[in-house]
Amino acid sequence: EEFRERLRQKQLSAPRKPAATHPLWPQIEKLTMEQLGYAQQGVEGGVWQLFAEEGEMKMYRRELEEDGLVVDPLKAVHQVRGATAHEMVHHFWSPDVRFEWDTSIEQMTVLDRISSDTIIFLQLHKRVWPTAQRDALFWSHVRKIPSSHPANGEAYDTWIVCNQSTDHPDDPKDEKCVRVDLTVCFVCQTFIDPPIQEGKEITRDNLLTKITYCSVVNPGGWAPASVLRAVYKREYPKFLKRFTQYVVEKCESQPIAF
Ligand code: 6CM
Repeated sequence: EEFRERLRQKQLSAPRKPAATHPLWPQIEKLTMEQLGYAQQGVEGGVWQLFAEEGEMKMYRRELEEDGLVVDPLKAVHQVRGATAHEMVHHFWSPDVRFEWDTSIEQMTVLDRISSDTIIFLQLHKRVWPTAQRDALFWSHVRKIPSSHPANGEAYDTWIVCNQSTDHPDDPKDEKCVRVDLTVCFVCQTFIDPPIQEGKEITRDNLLTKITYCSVVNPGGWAPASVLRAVYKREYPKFLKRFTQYVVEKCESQPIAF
């Protein structure tokens, strides 16, 4: 309780520094651009193995182990109508709505607000039997990538959220928990499809958003490979389906936010 109160006071009094002056900034900048390039690479070439498919949603993984731990990189692509890329990433990034869609978490704390587009989160995840409970401490950065030629079939806009494990002096370090190491990116692009006829106004029926989600999670300590792979196979499709439906339904009755 005391810890939470101290944190709350700190958050209220902390000046919002521009992110570019923060010591983490060079790393955030580099990883965000790297992840954008990685997300935009295709899944052809035989290294990616399709493990789940439903409608437009396709999920691929690469089986990979490090020091006996499953770290399978995951790449998912999806397309949804009725919401913009900005609306999608906003809901993915914002701490205010996280519990409305991420069913893998038990607790979430904002440890630090580095700037208006970068937050440091501490999350306690639900325990997966028979392994120790996991937590994650990571920075989360959201950014818009401007389009150069939206008229030539290029996306109207591109947005990215990038999450990566980090350290923080306010880390309360729960010894009962095993810390995971994660790198996650969520990339969305809005397309105006079908195109609007001259003089007509754009509606939600004209919005098509293409989504790519990539993650690499190192479980940080003992966890049986078969259990982990079974949980991922069930939970990742559930997450992406639920999340995108949630955003579309939530935005339905609201003005379009580009
Ligand atoms: O990317 C997702 N969520 C973001 C916001 O929470 C963030 C979180 C990444 C956590 C990565 C997984 C940690 C592994 C913890 C154990 C798995 C628990 C599942 C138990 C369910 C009963 O990037 C969506 C993450 C979706 C995970 C399936």
